[in-house]
This record gives sequence, C-alpha cells and structure tokens, in this order.
Amino acid sequence: MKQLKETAAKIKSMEIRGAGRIARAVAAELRDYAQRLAADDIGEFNEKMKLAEELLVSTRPTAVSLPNAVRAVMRYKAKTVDEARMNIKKLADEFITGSENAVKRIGEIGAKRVRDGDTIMTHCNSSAAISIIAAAHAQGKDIKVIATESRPRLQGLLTIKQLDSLGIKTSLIVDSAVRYFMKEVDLVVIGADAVTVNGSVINKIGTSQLAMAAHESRRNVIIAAETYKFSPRTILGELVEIEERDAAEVLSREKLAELPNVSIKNPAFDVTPREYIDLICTEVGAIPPEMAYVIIKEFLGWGIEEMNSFTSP
Ligand code: RI2
Repeated sequence: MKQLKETAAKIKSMEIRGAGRIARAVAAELRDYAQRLAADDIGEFNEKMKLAEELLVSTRPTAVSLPNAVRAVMRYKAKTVDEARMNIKKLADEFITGSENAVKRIGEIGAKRVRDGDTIMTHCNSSAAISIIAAAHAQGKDIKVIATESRPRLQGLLTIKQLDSLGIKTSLIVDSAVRYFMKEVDLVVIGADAVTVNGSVINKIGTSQLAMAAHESRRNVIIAAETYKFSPRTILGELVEIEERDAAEVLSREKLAELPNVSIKNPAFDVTPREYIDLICTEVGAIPPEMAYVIIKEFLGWGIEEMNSFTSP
C-alpha cells in the first residue's frame, strides 16, 4: 500500500506528469501492486484491486488517459489470485508497450505534415507533440520551434530542454505572446489530455487561445494524441472535468494573505472546440476531429450501445 500511495501522491503533485506518462505509471503501479498484494482468495484480491483503482483514478480528474489505462488493466478475468496476477501483468505490460509505440508512431505520421523550413509553435510539454517535431527534424527537415512557457508550472522549460538536446532551434515565449508571434508560425503542434466524442480537445490552459489565434491567421493546428486519450464517457453527455489546482502554484500563500480581497483561479486545462483543430494525429492515423467517435468505438471498444449497457443497472 505504501508504494501505491506514493505513486498516487507523485501523480497528484505532478512529479509524474504528462497524460501519457501518467497512464503508463498507473498501469505499472497496478501491475506491481497486484504482485505484492496479500489476499486469501480472489474475492479479497479483487476488492483490494478495486480500492487501488479508485485511489489512482482520483489523483487527476482531467487526463482521460488515466481511467483508460486503469480500464485496460482492470479488465482481467481470473478464478484464482495467481491467475489474476499473471493476467494483470500481461495487460499492464501490453498497455505500456502499446503506449510507447503509439507515441513513436504519432511522430512518424505527424511528421508528414511538417514541411522543410516550417516554424512550429507548441504549448506546454507533450511527448506526443515532441515526437512529431523530433521525427520531422530527424528526417532532415530544417525546422524551428516557438515554445510557450506554460504558466504556472512552466512545463515549457522541459520542452525547450528536450528540443535543445535534439539540436532544434527553439525560442521560448511567455504565454501571452502567442498571438504576437503567430505571423512567424507555419504550424501549431500540441498534445491532449482528453478528446471528447465531438472532437473537442482538452489540453493545458492556454491551448484554446493559441488555437483561436492560429485559426484567425489560417495556420493549421495539429493535435498529437494517442487513442487512449479519447473519452468514452463523453458519449453519455458527460463533460470532462477541468482540474482546478492549488492557488499557491500562481501566488504564494504569504503574498495572497496580504490581499484579503483577492482570490486565485487556477484551472489546469481548457477546452478547444473542434472548429479550431485541423487534424488529430493518433497512432492509428491522422483524423479530422469529427471522427473522434470512430476512435472511441473502433479502437477503444466503446460504442453507444456498450456505454449504455455498461452504465445501466
Ligand atoms: P503527453 C500535459 O498535462 C499537457 O497538458 C500535455 O499537453 C498533455 O499532458 C499531454 O502530454 P500535465 O500533466 O501525453 O502537464 O503528450 O498537466 O506527454
């Protein structure tokens, strides 16, 4: 239980972050927890696994990759504890390898949309988006990147470090400068924490204003997202919850205490409507956002019928 709680705490505090990384971390944790778990029979084992699942899913509400990873591992079927441990390990390992391959494949597919000489704008720190940029660079295309700082957690600093180590010329800008620099941009490439059935994309706060600025200037916006970032529950009309993080990420408690009339609002994500998105690049192909339902049904296995039968009593 100690390690399970530690992993949950690391995801909550964002020591482990990035929608794909979170998904792989929970799959690995469920796998390892299952191997350590003391249980007299399969009933007790299943109950304890369920509690572990609930704890992990509660850590970050927006990244749909998290419950999708949990679902992929928790569909194990077993009559004995040993059999359950074995199945869970197999499913978790399959998910982790599939996820790593997906990020690589997204790079190969997405790089086809990058032209020699392009300047790409990106936001926050997305492994899937960086996979596209890195693949285009590896193909010998002469590209430049403009990366946003991504306040308040400054994930943009991780992005510039990664791009720098690949030898890609990169400029760092403050988030509020995205429209100012749009005239220099050929293509926007960003990641996703969740994609809804209608093709809207939930990603780091600031993504929607970037996409709007790109749309205004007729620049293409590509979203890099593995299929496990698509949200089956949105078929039922559910909205993706936007995580509201601690005020101290924006202003220290001491400074805030000096301003009795001020409060901080700190949503971690926003929603970009599909009208501002040209393409969602997944590991199974680059699709228009209007095709999100096909991904949810064909590749995640959740169509309208499955979702309704799953939730009906
Ligand atoms: P990959 C991150 O969320 C960012 O919003 C990023 O765009 C998204 O996850 C996808 O990242 P956070 O964990 O899965 O920093 O592409 O809040 O790495």
